[in-house]
Amino acid sequence: MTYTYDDQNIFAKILRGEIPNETVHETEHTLAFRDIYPQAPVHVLVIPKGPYVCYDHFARAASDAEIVDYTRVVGQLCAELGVQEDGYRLISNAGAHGVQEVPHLHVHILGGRVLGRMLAKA
Ligand code: DGP
Repeated sequence: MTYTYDDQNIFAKILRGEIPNETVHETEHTLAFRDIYPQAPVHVLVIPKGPYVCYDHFARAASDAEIVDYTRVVGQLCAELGVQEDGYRLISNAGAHGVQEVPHLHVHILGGRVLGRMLAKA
């Protein structure tokens, strides 16, 4: 599948500094910030700075440096956000069935409470 990146999506605007965000971690290739609609006491979004629509697009098209940086930031944040001991959940929605709202790759880090089962029954 060929992905077309929409540079008018909200996270692209955040990366360009056009929309404010509550940054919790930033590196050369990666930005992490609080979700505007938190669904748990800890709810952080981690995005690559490059133009990738979703996880499989990133895994195929990003450089090794971007992938290593992104993966390490997600892992470091689990420690920095204090959710390692009690546990946490990583979610990355993609496309229509994944109900992805913002078409720029993001991993949700959720924690700070028992999160329930992975999926609600439809
Ligand atoms: P998803 O369904 O995985 O695409 O979730 C997108 C998330 O992005 C959702 O939890 C709400 C969050 N979000 C949407 N707009 C903004 C924004 O302008 N700022 C921040 N910080 N989060 C946003």
